[in-house]
Amino acid sequence: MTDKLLDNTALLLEGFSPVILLDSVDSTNDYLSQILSGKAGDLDSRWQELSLVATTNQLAGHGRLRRKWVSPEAGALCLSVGIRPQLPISPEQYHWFSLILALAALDSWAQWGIQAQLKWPNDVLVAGKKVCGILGQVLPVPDGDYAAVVGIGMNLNMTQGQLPVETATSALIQTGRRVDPNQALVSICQHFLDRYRRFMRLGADPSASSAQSSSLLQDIRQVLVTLGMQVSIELPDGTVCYGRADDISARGELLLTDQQGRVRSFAVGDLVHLRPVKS
Ligand code: BT5
Repeated sequence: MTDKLLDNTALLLEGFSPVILLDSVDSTNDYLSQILSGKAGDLDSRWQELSLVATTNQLAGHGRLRRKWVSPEAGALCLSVGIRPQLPISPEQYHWFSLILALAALDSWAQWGIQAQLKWPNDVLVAGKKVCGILGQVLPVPDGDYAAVVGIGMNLNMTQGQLPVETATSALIQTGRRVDPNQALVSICQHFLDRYRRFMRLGADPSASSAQSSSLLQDIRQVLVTLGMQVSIELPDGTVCYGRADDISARGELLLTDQQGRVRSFAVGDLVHLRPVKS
């Protein structure tokens, strides 16, 4: 098994163009954002609806609020998908792409025999610890429209000593087995493509379902471990709110019921799971 991404892997990634596999890069999200926003020049015809940049050696990855994302070489896979939807959709609808990527990650972990869960807004947890972090960005693009870049860092083969924080874990630690980053890349991209196409076929409506498939919201509710938890949310201005997480709205907001029974909705924030609510 190799720790590096192989050129041949690009051939298996149908539905993405271009596929850019890099030995190392500062940040796959920044790399794609630079290109899709037109700052690196006009896009040529290779740039289709979905594009992809991936590496196993990301040097300066970041999360929300420019927090550091740590991915030691040979221990992690980092990738970003660029999305230029063919359908005209509103900027709010772009936020669902991060959750589609999160669900695709869960599909991949399930293939490796690991049951992962989602923590709102978009962390992937195994046994209560973080195995993937996801960062979605919406960018204005030169033709007056928007593009999205959604990136994920996956802790594949990180050893205990390589974990940056005690709230992290990896596939290797959970199973004792290494995951080939090439297989991981193909797997998550295929699951993403399936879910993305299904979502777009349903008009990018997270509540819409079809005879063949459940809605995106139904899929999210099934794996969102946050629901039913007593939580605290720290907002970007530092305010902290407490409550019971009851649902996710059709706009992707988390709905919390506070001690007075008031329901409040949150679109962003840092969430801590305090404890399950006793029934
Ligand atoms: C995230 O941010 O969790 C989103 C991370 C997104 C990383 C991907 S990698 C590909 C693409 N390119 C980028 O530059 N970014 C994306 P946030 O919710 O802000 O969480 C950041 C926090 O997670 C840090 O402050 C640490 O506490 C913790 N952390 C850092 N590295 C970690 C890791 N490898 N595993 C688990 N936790 C980590």
